[in-house]
Amino acid sequence: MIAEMASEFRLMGVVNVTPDSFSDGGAFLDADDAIAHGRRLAAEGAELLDIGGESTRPGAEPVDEAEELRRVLPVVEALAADTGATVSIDTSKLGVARAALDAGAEFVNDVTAFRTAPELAGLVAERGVECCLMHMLGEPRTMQEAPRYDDVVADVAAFLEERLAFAVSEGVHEERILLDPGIGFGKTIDHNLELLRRLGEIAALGRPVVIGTSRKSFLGRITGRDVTERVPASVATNVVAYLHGARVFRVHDVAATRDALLVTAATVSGRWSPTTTGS
Ligand code: HH2
Repeated sequence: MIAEMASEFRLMGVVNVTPDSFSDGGAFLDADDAIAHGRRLAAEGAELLDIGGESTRPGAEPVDEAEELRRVLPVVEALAADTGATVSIDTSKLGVARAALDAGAEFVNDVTAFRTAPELAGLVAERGVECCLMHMLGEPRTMQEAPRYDDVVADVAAFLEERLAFAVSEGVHEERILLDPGIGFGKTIDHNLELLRRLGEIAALGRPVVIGTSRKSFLGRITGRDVTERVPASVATNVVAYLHGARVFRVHDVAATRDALLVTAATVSGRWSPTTTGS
């Protein structure tokens, strides 16, 4: 199904302040490097900057709260102050989310959808910020060990519907909630492709869909490309996701994704406006 829709989309640039993220681990562990990277992504068109201090890749070491705070707080503070982008904190920890919101973040991206810390829902409600609730089967350490579903899309949709109801029951305004099928989180390659193909069934839940395929290993398996060479493959999945109703795109490569989605959106809607280059 090609979705009928308005052409708006938002790009969420990834800023990983970690030593071990799968695609950019260590590259932005230093706060100044992470801040410079975030500013670059905002300049390239990221309306959201997703700052994370703990990798969720399969087998990643857990990070304690003090260390996660040490990594992310200066970056949140700097990017919230001067980029004009909305800063998202990518965490499942209540204390990290609270400190990040105090430092200027206005979005909570919890890959456990408030299951690790159910109190996060109350915090999001109290602060009136946006949140993203993501599906994951199992936990990062073990999630890729033979994941199984009756029907991956129906199972993910049912999970997200239940988590949406939970968040609303805790006082979060429905308009502030985004949903994400969690590409690569307890999914085989076939599961990921089926979720992309049938993303309209997730969009039918009525909330904006966030999609995070950027540089992920299933793209490497299909193309034979190393992690830094997966930009075209990532862009292809984002175009497909857009056509099936996704509206927020969590990506490492903002400029390339922006161009592809601008042209896709213009083609679908028949509406476009010129972008001036400034020189
Ligand atoms: N993927 C990653 C992390 N956070 N959040 C949402 N909402 N959706 C995703 O698909 C998603 C996410 C994994 O990517 P990355 O941050 O690049 O890697 P790592 O977890 O190793 O830091």
